[in-house]
Amino acid sequence: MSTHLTLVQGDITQQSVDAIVNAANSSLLGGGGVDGAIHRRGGPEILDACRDLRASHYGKGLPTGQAVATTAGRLDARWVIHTVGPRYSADTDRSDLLASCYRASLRVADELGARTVAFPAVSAGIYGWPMDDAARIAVETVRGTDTAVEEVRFVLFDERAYEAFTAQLG
Ligand code: AR6
Repeated sequence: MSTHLTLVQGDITQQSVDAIVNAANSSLLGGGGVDGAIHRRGGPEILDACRDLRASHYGKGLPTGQAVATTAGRLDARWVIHTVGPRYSADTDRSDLLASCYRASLRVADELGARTVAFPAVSAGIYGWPMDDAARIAVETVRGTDTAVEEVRFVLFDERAYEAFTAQLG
């Protein structure tokens, strides 16, 4: 069955979906941007679960390009899937790592049985990835991934990001 790709301009923490993807960092202990917003609105249960994951599996941190799930706390979702995007580099092509974030998150979603998954524009904020390229990689990768997820909803914070994703969905 094919996955339906949808776009929303808004705040990902307000979405009602099975899983919300977080653009985290490898510490899994929170940060700014969408990560900060998810922990703020989702409450301390998410951080507790992240600490447990660090203790049990990721003492050295979650590697870039990988994904792992926790409770979604008070968010209107069952799970948060934390993925670590690469920092943008003008010298080194890290596109494969960014694509890996989407593939790994969808793999985790499939393992959980999630049918609706919301993604932010991973790496396109604090990590500096140019929005048009981030949107291209996101859309191409999701389209090219075999998954049972029925809806992938890209939730773009501002108009610029929304337009970049709209252009890719064409
Ligand atoms: N809903 C949807 N999108 C959002 C929201 C929100 N509530 N808030 C921000 N964005 P960023 P990164 C957009 O910086 O580039 C954190 O400190 C934002 O406008 O959140 O992957 C982590 O802990 C941008 O388009 O993530 C890491 O250290 C997109 O989400 C680092 O930032 C991603 O921006 C990760 O940086």
